[in-house]
Amino acid sequence: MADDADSKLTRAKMQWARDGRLLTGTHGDPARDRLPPGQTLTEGFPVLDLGAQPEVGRDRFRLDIDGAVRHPISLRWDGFMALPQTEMVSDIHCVTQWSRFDNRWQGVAATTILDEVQPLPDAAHVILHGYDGYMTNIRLTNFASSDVILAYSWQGEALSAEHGGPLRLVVPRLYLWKSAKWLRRIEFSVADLPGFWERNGYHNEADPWLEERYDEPETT
Ligand SMILES: Nc1nc2c(c(=O)[nH]1)N[C@H]1C(S)=C(S)[C@@H](COP(=O)(O)O)O[C@H]1N2
Ligand SMILES: [Mo]
Repeated sequence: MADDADSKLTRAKMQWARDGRLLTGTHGDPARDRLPPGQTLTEGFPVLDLGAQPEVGRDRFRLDIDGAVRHPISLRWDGFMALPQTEMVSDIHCVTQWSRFDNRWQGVAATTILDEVQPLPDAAHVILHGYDGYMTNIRLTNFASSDVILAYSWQGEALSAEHGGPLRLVVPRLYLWKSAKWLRRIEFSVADLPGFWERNGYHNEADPWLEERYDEPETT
């Protein structure tokens, strides 16, 4: 389970949250600053997770979309691919300070998922669950952003297993820990439900331009 994650990097990242590491104490403006404060551009695509990368073949793939919705669905790979498809290019920003511009994703827009399941009027949060037991939470308003995609392809190639293949979420405007890999379940919820990193010192909202890295940053 994700909660037992005990890799050296995972422990180091928990310590960074306690220390308020990497904070610049400045704010950026997404309209003006393509690179959020404290970030460095990279051309590579580092791999970060809790250390247990699940093997999820397209044959055993299932995606449950449920909770506070009018029409819960459970999709196999073919059913997912039968949804309207799209392509998007976006920048990604990891809390460990790297950003990568111009990532080309193919998949299904989050707005298409909303059309399918129709969240109930009081649904306000979306809880993402990975095959590895990982969990993270975002607001429904952020999930509904037109740049959010359930992606199975990156730069024209099938998304690799280490980056969350067969299917991951991509939420470009929030730090990348909100972009759940090996997507297994999308749970709509009336109440918020903090995920793994949110319970381990990381910020609940995770806006890179506001430098929302940690829960209670010690900037002074
Ligand atoms: N299922 C799952 N998704 C996950 C994680 C994880 O451990 N499990 N780690 C998160 C974190 S902390 C980061 S920074 C990004 C890293 O994505 P990448 O390995 O494709 O760079 O995935 C996020 N999504
Ligand atoms: Mo991360």
